Amino acid sequence: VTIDAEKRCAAEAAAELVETGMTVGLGTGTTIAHLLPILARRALAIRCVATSPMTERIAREVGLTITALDGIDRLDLAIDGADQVAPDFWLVKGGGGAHTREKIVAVTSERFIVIVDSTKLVDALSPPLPLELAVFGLASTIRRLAGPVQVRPGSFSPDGGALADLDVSLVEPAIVAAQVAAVPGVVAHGLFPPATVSGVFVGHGRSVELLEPRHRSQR
Ligand code: A5P
Repeated sequence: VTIDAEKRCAAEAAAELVETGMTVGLGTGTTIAHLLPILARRALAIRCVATSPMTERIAREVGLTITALDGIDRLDLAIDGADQVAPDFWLVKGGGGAHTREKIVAVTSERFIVIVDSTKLVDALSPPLPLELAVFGLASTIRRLAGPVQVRPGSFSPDGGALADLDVSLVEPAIVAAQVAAVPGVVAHGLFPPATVSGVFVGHGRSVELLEPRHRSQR
């Protein structure tokens, strides 16, 4: 069984949660690329918000209705991938550079469901931490961050921010998240707290496991 099959199994499980009439946030990445045609095949009357131009393009191609986040009051459900999922449900996201929009969509949604293959489950989060940084004063912002920063050459978010990776220990994610977010010029970092997460579907071989944080956030 390939990693791709695990991604597809997790995507299928998440697609089952979608019901007619819902507004649905769509994440970004290779796992979400599996979700989009599966969701489209269900032919439900839903409106979707995309977190990246890539997701928007694929979603439209498969026939999903995309709307602007500003045009709707609420999202019922958001579904997204992750780069790392820790046992305490802290996530690292942003490998694909879409984490700013992904975080806005996640916290806007009543429920935030993460879909991953089994390689994304980690015992402890490890660096780097993806960042989106304002282009203005970039060198100054980088000097204020708590570790070496690699700017991704020529890589910008759809909102114009520079994408970068911070080499910092993620043993205390809450502390790092607060420190990094407090630096002016940081648009967003890729740490998502457990309170954001409603559930994680993990593909294991041909089966899917649902991991739920104890708080069962109904955001
Ligand atoms: C995009 O910026 C990321 O946050 C993705 O959600 C994450 O990188 C997962 O991507 P894959 O599904 O491609 O692993």
